[in-house]
This record gives sequence, structure tokens and C-alpha cells, in this order.
Amino acid sequence: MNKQSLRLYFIMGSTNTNKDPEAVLKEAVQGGITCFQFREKGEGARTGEEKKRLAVQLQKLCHKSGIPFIVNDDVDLALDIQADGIHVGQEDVPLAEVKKRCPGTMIIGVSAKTREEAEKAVQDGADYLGVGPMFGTTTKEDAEAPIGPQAIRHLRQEGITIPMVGIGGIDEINAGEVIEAGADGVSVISAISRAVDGTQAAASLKKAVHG
Ligand code: 3NM
Repeated sequence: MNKQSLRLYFIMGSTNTNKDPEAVLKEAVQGGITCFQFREKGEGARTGEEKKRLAVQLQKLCHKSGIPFIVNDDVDLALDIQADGIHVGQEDVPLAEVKKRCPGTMIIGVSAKTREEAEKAVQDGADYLGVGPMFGTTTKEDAEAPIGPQAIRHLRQEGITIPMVGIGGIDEINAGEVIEAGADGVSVISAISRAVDGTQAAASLKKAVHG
């Protein structure tokens, strides 16, 4: 996968915003996001046909803007709507199974924080890693203690060379540290989804990761 497309990776589901998710994604695209992940999780999350309807709506917007559309965790949905990729955590479907079911062209992202998890993900064919939480976050209900940008620096020192993004509590102030530590990009939810002006928020983050 193209590392450049991981530079500003926006993640969102309907529970991450009080606004219309499509409107928020439009703002984010205008502000310069380079990748999008549909992550429909948490209390009140949509399921079944309703979830699919929202996914397709957001996917269309991404396609129009040439932005990769990645589905979190739900392999059936990703295959059904022919998403550009799928992202799985350590507790989700095993990577080997995802690889077996998905076409070789599909981007596969994996959450990993330790050297062991990262090496296994690379061996099993991950295209990129999501490493976190970098900083404190309240967005993910079961998020663990922050591991900081140094976790990315360590993984690089340990020889992990595949594309990596930092995630968790990242904003325009601390995004630069994550890049400096060796990440190819930053993943954010609330810094854009909860912003008053998503376009401005995305543009500020974009500036922070290019500076
Ligand atoms: N995964 P925010 S932290 C979805 O550590 C997610 O793997 C994490 O949201 C991990 O940008 C996280 O609002 C939440 O902090 C990110």
C-alpha cells in the first residue's frame, strides 16, 4: 500500500459525532484527510442493513475523492461492499482467516503494540500497523494505558519496517511527535469527529504531520 495515504487517517462511526456522519466526512475530506476507516462501534452503533447503508454512503464519498475506504473488524461487510481494505485488532478475527477470505488486492491493517504482535502481523501479511494508544483517549471504551510515541520508535529500532500509524489521543499539538518517532501517519477519531469545524481540524492536523 501507498504510505502517503496513511498520512492523515480519519476513523469514524455514527457514535463518534453529534453531527451527520456524512457531513463530517465531507468536512474531513475538504481538510485533507488521506484515508478513512468506517468503525461502527460502541453504544447505539448501527447494525445490519442500517450499518451497511451508512457504510455505502461514506464509501461513495471516499471514492469520489480518491480516498481509500477501510472497514473496521467486519470482514463480511468489507467483502459485501468491496471495500478497499479491512482493519482488525488483536481480539478480532485472526489475520490468517482475513487473508484467506479477502482478495489479495485488499489493504489489511492490524493493531499491534508489542514487537511480538508486530512481527506476527508482518509474517501473516499485514500491509500496515496501527500502534496505540499513543496518548490518553476516552473514545475507545476498552483502551489500555498510553504507550507513547516511543513505542513506535522502539518498533522501528527492532526492525519493523512496514507502514505504521499512531492512534489514540492524537491532536494537532502532539501529532508531530508521532511522526518524529517514525510513524508514516496519524489516525484520529475525536480530533476531527468532535471538532466544531471538521475542515479546519483536519487542515491543522495535516499541517502538523507535514511540518
Ligand atoms: N484504537 P481518538 S485508541 C480506535 O489503541 C482506537 O488501538 C486505539 O480515538 C488503540 O483519536 C482508539 O478520539 C481511539 O483518541 C482513538
